[in-house]
Amino acid sequence: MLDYYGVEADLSEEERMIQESAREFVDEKVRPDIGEHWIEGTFPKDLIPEMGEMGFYAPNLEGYGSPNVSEKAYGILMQELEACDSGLRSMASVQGALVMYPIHAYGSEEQKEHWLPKLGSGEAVGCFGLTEPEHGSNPTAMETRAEEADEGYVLNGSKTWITNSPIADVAVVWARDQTDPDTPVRGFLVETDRDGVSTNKIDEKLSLRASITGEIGLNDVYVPEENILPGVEGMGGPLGCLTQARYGIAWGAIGAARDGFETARDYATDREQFGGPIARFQLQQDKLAEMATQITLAQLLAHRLADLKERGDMRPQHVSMAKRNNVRMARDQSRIAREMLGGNGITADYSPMRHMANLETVYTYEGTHDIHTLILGEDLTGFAAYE
Ligand code: TGC
Ligand code: FAD
Repeated sequence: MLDYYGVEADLSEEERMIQESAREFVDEKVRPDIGEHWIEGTFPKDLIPEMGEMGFYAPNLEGYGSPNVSEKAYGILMQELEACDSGLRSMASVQGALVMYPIHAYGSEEQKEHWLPKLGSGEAVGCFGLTEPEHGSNPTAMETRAEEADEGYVLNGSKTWITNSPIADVAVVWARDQTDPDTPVRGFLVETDRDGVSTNKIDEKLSLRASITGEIGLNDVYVPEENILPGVEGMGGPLGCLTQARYGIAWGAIGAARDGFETARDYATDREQFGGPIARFQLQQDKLAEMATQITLAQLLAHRLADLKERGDMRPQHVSMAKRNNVRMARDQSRIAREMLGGNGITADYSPMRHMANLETVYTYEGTHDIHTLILGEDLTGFAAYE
């Protein structure tokens, strides 16, 4: 696998083991059928508990059955999952960074004890409801209401584009009391079998097809007081979760690009035209050289980001730079890989076009490329240019 600058030589034994076991799992259990799942628009649901057994959900958290691996090990895991398919990495990202993380960081002791072991093992599936039909890039303007009633809250509103909502047991829903604009956004754990919850599936996606996406409808849904996440108020709550998930994406996207590169290099070595392998042509070598360079740059960024996270110096803006760069890189390079496969490149028999289509979603979710540009612009100039 491409590691041109030998960054993996510095991995610890634990990090190397996690990389090897994730690669093995993906090669044996997922890769053989992923093209078919992608075409059918299904996720291999039987793997959800197996992924839990493998420790794929938030292994970087401490306690509650989690092994507390290094941030680099977590990143490497995301990379190996996305080298197979962005939908597989999304499953782990949402469950770990967007559902287990907020419970771990902001939840009560009871919530942690109840949910973390179940989510970590894959016995339960979670989803994260922030985006609304009218508020995507600007979730601060959310309309979902949470009004106090009978020692609890009544929730009304709708969330959309929610990964795994149709198969989730619990949703982390962000809402506020809309009667008072000064009331902060709060996080609620909403069991999806509560009266008034609906989770329609969104069909006909042309990207991230091996991942289930849906809505969350909330129609007078009562949740008791103990379902509120007590440890956070305001947009720092959901945005703090996004920092964790964006970190995983910055790593994951490299996996998709690397897989495209390896596929294109193998293909170019085997495929013969004009009496020999196409890899001997300078035009093809230029493509491979550029891909390898861009992937290597992204790897360096991700490894440094992990070091910053490990020692507590990582700022959300560092994550924005890595998510923005690495996803754009993967989106661009998977297209070049596709091109090198000629006609075969447009089929699901090979991974590059599947990655290329998936990466349109990855470029859009967890903050679009444009939004990360503006986050960096604000950090660099002091002027916020969102409005
Ligand atoms: P702003 O006024 O800047 O900040 C509000 C409060 O939040 C804090 N904060 C952060 N904390 C942690 N991490 C971050 N990344 C943070 N960004 C901001 C900030 O310090 C402040 O705290 P406090 O205590 O002072 O109140 O916030 P804003 O409302 O102006 O934000 C602007 C903007 C555009 C950057 C933000 O809204 C944004 O990032 N928008 C993009 C929306 C987005 O990324 N949505 C993703 C939805 S989830 C998803 O896509 C899952 S895909 C899952 C999968 O399948 O993998
Ligand atoms: P919009 O915000 O309407 O943006 C449209 C275009 O306008 C974009 O190009 C954007 O960059 C641009 N734009 C917006 N504001 C500005 C600005 N200020 N300056 C310049 N350009 C701007 N959300 C969840 O909460 N949970 C999930 O699990 C989840 N999973 C997802 C899974 C999939 C498959 C997809 C596609 C999305 C998912 N999302 C999820 C939603 C995702 O986070 C949003 O799609 C994303 O934040 C963008 O919001 P939007 O689609 O409403 O686009």
